[in-house]
Amino acid sequence: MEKTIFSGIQPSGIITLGNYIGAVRNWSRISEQGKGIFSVVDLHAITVRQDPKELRERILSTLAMVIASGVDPEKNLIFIQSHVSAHCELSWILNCYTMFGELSRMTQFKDKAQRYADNINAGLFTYPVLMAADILLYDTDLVPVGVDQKQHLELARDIATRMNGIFPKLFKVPEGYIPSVGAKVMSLTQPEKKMSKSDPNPKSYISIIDEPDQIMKKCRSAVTDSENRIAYEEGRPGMNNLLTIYSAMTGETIEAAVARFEGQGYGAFKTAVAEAIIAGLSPLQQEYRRLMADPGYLRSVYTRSAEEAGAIAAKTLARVHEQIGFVGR
Ligand code: AQP
Repeated sequence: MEKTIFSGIQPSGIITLGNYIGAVRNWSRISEQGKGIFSVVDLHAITVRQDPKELRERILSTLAMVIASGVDPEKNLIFIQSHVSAHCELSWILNCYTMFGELSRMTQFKDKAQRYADNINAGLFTYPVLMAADILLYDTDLVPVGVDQKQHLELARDIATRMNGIFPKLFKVPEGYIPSVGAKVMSLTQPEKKMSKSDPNPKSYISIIDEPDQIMKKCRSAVTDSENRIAYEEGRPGMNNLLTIYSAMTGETIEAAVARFEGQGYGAFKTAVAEAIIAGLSPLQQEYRRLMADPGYLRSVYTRSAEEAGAIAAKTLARVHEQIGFVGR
């Protein structure tokens, strides 16, 4: 049986190297195993205030970046979340089967509530329920995500299992797919924190469309330590992060990379990390520019994908309505 793979990305900034290594580039890899359904999750993005003009542009550029990262739109669906209203409809139903205490334990909520203390809205709190709806609507088998989304994915599984206990076989319980290297790429300026596309300091992240000289500058100024020794060791988050990025971009193991740079200084190492990123992103950047010059094509991808995704989602929603006791239309 063909597997269904679902994942999403928020248009809350430009896709970073963290999003790319931890999630998006794996979308095309694992979609070889079945049908990929990928979404630019704009409904999630508005849990934080967005500028409308910028948001609209970013939704389209994020879609182009996903395609440029290797997800084939002929074989997979790549749609805009707000174009399939079943996401909100199922989300409401799941809200009624999710406990306040469960949502209060979500670390992303706690982090974001601290960061956006003047806007702790209900959407920020129920964000994981919408994410559960995204996944469960498609009877998803596999969800490729970075490690920061593991807790949300566990919650989606818990909600599905709980509802299956009341309404037999209502949902397929999904599995996560988390890469072995690069599941949590760290900030370049504060390596104890994860790299995030909405970080107000652009030096903290590399966006996948950064120019080569920007990538070089950001890598060369990345925070490391004063040991001046290249090794992957406990307590050296900056060094470990650069080795992880190097390994993820070249395919070389961390051990082999450590051996390659033995005896070299941080300057040479950081330059090599930057060169590996520049080389790895160059084809993607060319494809991205080509796609952005063709808005008609992007439109055809998201329109067709939303139609197909909407048809699958409508069937799941009808099954849920039927089992929980709603009257059919
Ligand atoms: N630093 C990271 N390393 C590895 N994977 C990461 N992901 C995010 N950051 C890293 C993975 O990227 C996918 C898309 O993420 P998202 O857009 O749904 O939201 P997020 O996890 O909150 O990512 P950001 O970049 O930190 O966005 P903002 O700044 O808006 O909150 C997910 O699979 C995620 O695991």
